[in-house]
Amino acid sequence: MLKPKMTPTRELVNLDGTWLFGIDSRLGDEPWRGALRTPLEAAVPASYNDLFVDDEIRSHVGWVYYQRRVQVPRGWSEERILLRFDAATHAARVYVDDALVGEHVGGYTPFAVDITEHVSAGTAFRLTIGVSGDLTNETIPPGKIEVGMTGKRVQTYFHDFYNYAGLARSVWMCTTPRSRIEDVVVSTDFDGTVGSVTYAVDVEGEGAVRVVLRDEEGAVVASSSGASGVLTVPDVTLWKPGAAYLYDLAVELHDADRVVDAYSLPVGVRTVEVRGTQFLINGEPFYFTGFGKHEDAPVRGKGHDDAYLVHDFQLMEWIGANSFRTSHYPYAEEVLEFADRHGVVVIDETAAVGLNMGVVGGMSGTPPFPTFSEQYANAATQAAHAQHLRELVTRDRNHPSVVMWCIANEPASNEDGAREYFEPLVQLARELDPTRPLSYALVMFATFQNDQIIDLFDVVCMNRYYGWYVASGDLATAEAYLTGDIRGWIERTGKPIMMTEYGADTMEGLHSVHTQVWTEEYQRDYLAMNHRVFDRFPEFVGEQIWNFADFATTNAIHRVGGNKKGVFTRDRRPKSVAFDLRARWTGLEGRKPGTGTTEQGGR
Ligand code: GCB
Repeated sequence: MLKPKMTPTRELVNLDGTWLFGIDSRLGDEPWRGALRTPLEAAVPASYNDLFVDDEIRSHVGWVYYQRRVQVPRGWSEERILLRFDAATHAARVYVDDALVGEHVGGYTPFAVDITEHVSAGTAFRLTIGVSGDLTNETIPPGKIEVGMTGKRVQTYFHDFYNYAGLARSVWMCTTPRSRIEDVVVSTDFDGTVGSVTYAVDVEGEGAVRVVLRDEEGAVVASSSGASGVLTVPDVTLWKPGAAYLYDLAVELHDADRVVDAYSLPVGVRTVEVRGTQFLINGEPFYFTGFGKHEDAPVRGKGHDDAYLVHDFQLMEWIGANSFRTSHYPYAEEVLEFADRHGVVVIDETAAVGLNMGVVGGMSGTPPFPTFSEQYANAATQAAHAQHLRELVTRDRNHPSVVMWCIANEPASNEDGAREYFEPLVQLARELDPTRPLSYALVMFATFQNDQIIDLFDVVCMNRYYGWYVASGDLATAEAYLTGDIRGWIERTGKPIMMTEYGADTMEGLHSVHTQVWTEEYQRDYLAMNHRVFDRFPEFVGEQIWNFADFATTNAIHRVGGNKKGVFTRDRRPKSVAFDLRARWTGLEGRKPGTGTTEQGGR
């Protein structure tokens, strides 16, 4: 689905602001059938949980309702009119006045609802959206809802970040012409100095397609007609990590000489390839430095915020990070657009986090019952996962910054049933996008001896906490474990290996002259040990620390005010280790530490 934007043939009204808000238990039956009877207003975009001083709202299980009035511009009588929700976490029902006009499941991908038949140009309507943050074993991510001792429904889930819910991204009302450009898919390549952009335009209705590719100065470099084709770009300027370059692909739908629809998108010409143990961008070995992140901030929860967007990217640049993983769900499209414009490399992850009953077993990793079973990750879960993957890839496949898909975080890939569960998803991902490598982030219980699915994937992405959850406070033992673990994966797979999570909880301001967990010194020593080990393996292609910043978690007793593995605090102040990382990472330009200079990053 194309992101709505203003074009010569399309219009857009932003519906962000404060909306009437209430939780279902306080609103009565069918609350959309009139004005919501509530004193509360919620900010959009924002998760609703932390906005109010009210625990019942914060931990509400069930539906909440947002409502506002919307005026349809009077010039829209001939247009197709849509509502577009950039995200409703995790399920949504959309009502125009009394009518249910659309539904969606999946909390981090956008959806649109055609309301042309329900509204009239020049009039106003009541827009109500029900949003549910509930997680069950048939949602992605999965969770469990039980009726507790008090008779209340209690939500549990198998990931540590707080289950923020609501309208965390923008809401739009927009138009498209009736005959229209429905979708555009591009892929790119180059040979020497000549680039190529392969495009395919999906058209709904009548019209002939024309495309024009312009460079950053606005000069036409290629053009073509027809719904699909290949554009040749002489003297191509490649999109490179640290040196973004974006062409503009203007797509027009014509009826004779009349432009029926127009849409344009940025295109970065670059290639991605896994060859042997190398991860290549534009044919050059690339070394990932950076973080697993979260969309997380005080008050707004997972609400998208351009100020945090800009500041987080500034901090990443300052520290020398060239990449991040969208752990553990697709991020706002604005984040990927920003990464495209600033040459930051992204591993794009689905929200499939917690497909692992082993984590319930604690450090033993023994599942109380099999993960891949009727009881938990069953055919319905897999279908939800497939739908989620489809929506992620179709949303993000045109972003040059996205170099790899991560189809799950820490699934029980060591358990029976993992192969049957993942094989069709891998096949689907490869059909949706044959150009990008695939990965999943490996849980520590999945070892090079017992993992059952790594051969289906291209890159070994390890999440490992030696020196934290294992061998806590004992970095010598941790170093031995880590070394053996990496060596085992190298010997088993012959694939590129990277660390997608390693980290130590650190209380800012806590210091000690002794080796003590939670101190700022321990975080520094812990990371230094990891880096020493990584640098010994030529097959190692990257390091993404857990986590960029401290983030909110559930009320777990082993978390003090959230997960503190951030290199920055939740309000983005650096812990001591940030300066070590800056010394290690700046100037690398995508090369492995200690391996000299490179052209990667130059234009
Ligand atoms: C993990 C998870 C991540 C957690 C992290 C931790 O393995 O992938 O979501 O936050 O460990 O800090 O425990």
